[in-house]
Amino acid sequence: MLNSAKPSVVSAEPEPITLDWPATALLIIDMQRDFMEPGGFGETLGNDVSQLARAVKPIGAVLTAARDSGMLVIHTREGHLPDLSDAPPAKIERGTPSLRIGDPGPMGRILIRGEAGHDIVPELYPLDSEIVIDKPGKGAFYATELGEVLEKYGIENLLVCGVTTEVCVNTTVREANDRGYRCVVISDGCASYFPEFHEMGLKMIKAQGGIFGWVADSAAVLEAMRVSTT
Ligand code: C5J
Repeated sequence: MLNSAKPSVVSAEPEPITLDWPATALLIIDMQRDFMEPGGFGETLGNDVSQLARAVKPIGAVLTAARDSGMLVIHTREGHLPDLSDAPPAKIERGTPSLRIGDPGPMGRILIRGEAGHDIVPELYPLDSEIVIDKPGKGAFYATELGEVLEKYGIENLLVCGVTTEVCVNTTVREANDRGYRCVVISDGCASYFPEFHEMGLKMIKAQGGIFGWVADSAAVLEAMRVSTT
């Protein structure tokens, strides 16, 4: 369990990082049907949603280990109030999607809280004991209670995964970095509709001595968690 877990080293880039596990949370970004499944927001923008499926298994493995260890688990969901009062017109109006935010689609209204498409995929569904942060923007700190939650639990380090690498994962990591959190981004636990953006999104985080944070694969994170309890 976490309170008996010793600090251990995650083999990461640009350099290994020692994590104090009781001060570490798992932050899973936007693993929602609206991004992951046909008929949701991601597909309305013209994306091939099958590109994101590869992140589910690695996230599931880290999620299981986090649950077993008693780690704080936080899930985020991007979406808007039914009256769209928290959705800036600039976000709704942009581009030429097949359906806009708020329009009725096969999984309910696109990117609206409470609709089927807004929910998290069954494989990674939050337990009642886990925290779910609803966010109107790309970053998980903007207009949410995430900062207060992390402070309340004494969190200093974040294991970050989810979709998409270059949009909500990167925005959240940048916000977290400015707030002083050490972010370890789980490379195979992130995905993008554009494989090249995934690669570049990870490179941007770990370049320049880890300008925004660290990058490690799920195997390295799991091994460090295992070592910390043996
Ligand atoms: C996007 C996200 N891509 N969760 N949202 O619009 O990355």
